[in-house]
Amino acid sequence: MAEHDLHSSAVAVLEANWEHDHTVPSRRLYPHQWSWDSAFVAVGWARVDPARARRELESLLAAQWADGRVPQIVFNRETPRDAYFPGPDFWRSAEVPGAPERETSGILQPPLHAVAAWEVYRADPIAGRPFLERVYPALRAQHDYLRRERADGDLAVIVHPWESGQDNSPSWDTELAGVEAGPEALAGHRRRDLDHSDPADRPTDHDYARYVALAQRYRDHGYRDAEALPGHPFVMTDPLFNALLGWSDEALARIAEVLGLPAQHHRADAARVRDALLAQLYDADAGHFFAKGRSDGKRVAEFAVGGLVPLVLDLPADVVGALVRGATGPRFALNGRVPLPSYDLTGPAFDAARYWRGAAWVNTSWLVLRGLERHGRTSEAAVLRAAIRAAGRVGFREYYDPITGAGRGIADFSWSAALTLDVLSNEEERP
Ligand code: 9WN
Repeated sequence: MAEHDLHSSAVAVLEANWEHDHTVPSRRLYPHQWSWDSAFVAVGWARVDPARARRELESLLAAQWADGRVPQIVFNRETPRDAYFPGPDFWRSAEVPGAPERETSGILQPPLHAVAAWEVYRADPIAGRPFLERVYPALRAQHDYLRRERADGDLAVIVHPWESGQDNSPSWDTELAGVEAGPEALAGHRRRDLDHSDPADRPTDHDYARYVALAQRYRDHGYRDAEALPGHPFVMTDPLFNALLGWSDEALARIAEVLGLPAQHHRADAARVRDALLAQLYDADAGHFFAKGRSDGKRVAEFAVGGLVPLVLDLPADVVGALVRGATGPRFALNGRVPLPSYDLTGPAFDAARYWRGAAWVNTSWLVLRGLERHGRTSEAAVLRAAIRAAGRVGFREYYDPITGAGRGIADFSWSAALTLDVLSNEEERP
């Protein structure tokens, strides 16, 4: 496919997935609005239709809870209530004080939204300024919530694998082992994801039962973190989630400057996140950032792609060097044909098909790409851009086989299309 066709087919996927005020990740598998998908998708829309990009983020933020949390899923009213599991009848947000009028789930996803808002502003600064005025308070409240309710020192914890966006990553296995859930956790529910996907690509029923049990426990505490977290069996500090928090703090600083507001405190927040990531999650011997579980307080030495994502931050040169060596070495094998694998190609839990246990995703590759660009690693960045374009030529799939590059998961997947549009756009425009 020529570059021109790649561009027009990416736009066609976004157009087809546009649903009155947001973009669904996939019409079939994910027929609602997802939080970090909307951030990635807004970056793509910004390249072709900034008004839609603004709408995308504003519709998501309109479903923010009173405590500041931005929910993982905002449910479409017109979509049948059982089209996706767990749907609105599972989460029951309507019963929670402080939840918005639109029904949502009660957990989170990685906080990329301030970065996305900044990209959207830059695409059209005239209409973008009033947009920033509208979204800045919500974005601040999102970060305040994480620091107030989810604090692990200067970092923030997740209470569910779905909050990481990297659902069945091997990084969660040890902590998940402490979650007791038998097949009865799925009784009375139907896994709608298996209607649309090959079961070999998706998390196992065993993992799904634990996801459901964890979500149910958090829900049954009314989503009140102070009450739910103390005995919660899954509390983890994730490098990707926190890297995006720090990167978004930097974006908030830029946004505050445009609005003539104090910005320095956002820069200080970003520096604290960076320092805490280095102190707590970086393993200098491994040259990689690892997730940490609360149950034993130890880093989980699994090389997941999220451990490369702190590259988006202002890191010391030796750490950047180690991460780039990791990305180009045998574990992630950076090449111009296939996006980065989600997990160590040489790791014990590697599985080329299954979702976040090896499959190659465009979004995490794009995050690493932005990190490489930030640190002036132009040749490696060029290779990764080529890989993202190559994936697009296969079709905008949900993920790809990390070895052959074959498309896997659902077709016409929004963030794969959106981020390809960003990659195709003029790199020179960026600061
Ligand atoms: C649960 C929508 C989402 C992505 C996640 C991806 C997958 C959902 C699922 O799809 O998760 O949130 O049903 O598996 O893991 O990153 O946001 O595209």
